[in-house]
Amino acid sequence: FLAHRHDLGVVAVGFSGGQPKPGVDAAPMALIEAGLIKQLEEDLEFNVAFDGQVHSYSEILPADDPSYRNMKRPKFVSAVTKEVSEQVYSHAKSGKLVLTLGGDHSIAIGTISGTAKAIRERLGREIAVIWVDAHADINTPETSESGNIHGMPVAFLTGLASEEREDTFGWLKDHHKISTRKLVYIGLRDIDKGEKKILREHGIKAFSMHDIDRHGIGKVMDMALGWIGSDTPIHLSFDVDALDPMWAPSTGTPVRGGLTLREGDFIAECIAETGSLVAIDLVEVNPSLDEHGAGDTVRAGVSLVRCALGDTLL
Ligand code: B3U
Ligand code: MN
Ligand code: MN
Repeated sequence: FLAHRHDLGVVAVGFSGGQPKPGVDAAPMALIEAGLIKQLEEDLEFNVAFDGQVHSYSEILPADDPSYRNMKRPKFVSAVTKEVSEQVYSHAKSGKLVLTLGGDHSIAIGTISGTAKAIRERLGREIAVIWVDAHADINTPETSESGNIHGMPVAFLTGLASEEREDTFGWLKDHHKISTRKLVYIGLRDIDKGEKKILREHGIKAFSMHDIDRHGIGKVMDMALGWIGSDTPIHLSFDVDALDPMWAPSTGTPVRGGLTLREGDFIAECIAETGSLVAIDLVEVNPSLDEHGAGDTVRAGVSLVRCALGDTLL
């Protein structure tokens, strides 16, 4: 179903409003300056459609944006993700693979809703989502202890959380949403109490670091892709904090005991091998959180994207 396998739409989202630390908005420029887009064109031979801008969405910054149902900056995050959803949708609708460079993980409300809608319209299919992260990001506004919306995107995308107000994610309609049955987590190791309950009650497929230690990453990928089933369009949402801070220290909420660089690349390579990838997000790189420079984290991000887009396949 990837009719235009070598057409790639790129969306650069310089947004940090889903969490409190500034700097994650600078990641798209850091990744581009490290040569990511150039490499995708020259080494991987993609036809890249990119408007050449890192969007900051400052023109839609609401004048007044008080917390609502415990969510911080609800209107701004809602407006930005709605815009991102339309940007991703228009690339995916025309058959392009879509790469979104974040930004914090709240932007996945936009990317995944855009992909889900486009693939429904273009192929009549539901997408599967592979969420690679130290965190489950499935808090509802009520279960969240932080109020940070980057900890909630999966709840809104699956309909576990919803809100009628149009300016606070009410724009998310059924055609934007995904099924909890077609969601798979990899790399989890820092899950809130309320999130554990949600994962259990909905039987959501999750491979924690414990599962990776027990089975090895090869077997875990077989199981993860087996759960999704072959020939299902896949959206990969990769939070760089899934990697161990040894490899990716420049991120807002590092958690020790994570994936090695090779395990991260291997996950991306296995997804590339399926030939079913329709969209990828790379999020939570924060170049300003750098004890020794953000170079390692940026290079890890570039490598993950290259692998997901088929770099190391023979
Ligand atoms: N689960 C916590 C922490 C967190 C989620 N995502 C990140 N951190 N990066 C929360 O705030 O919901
Ligand atoms: Mn995340
Ligand atoms: Mn995370």
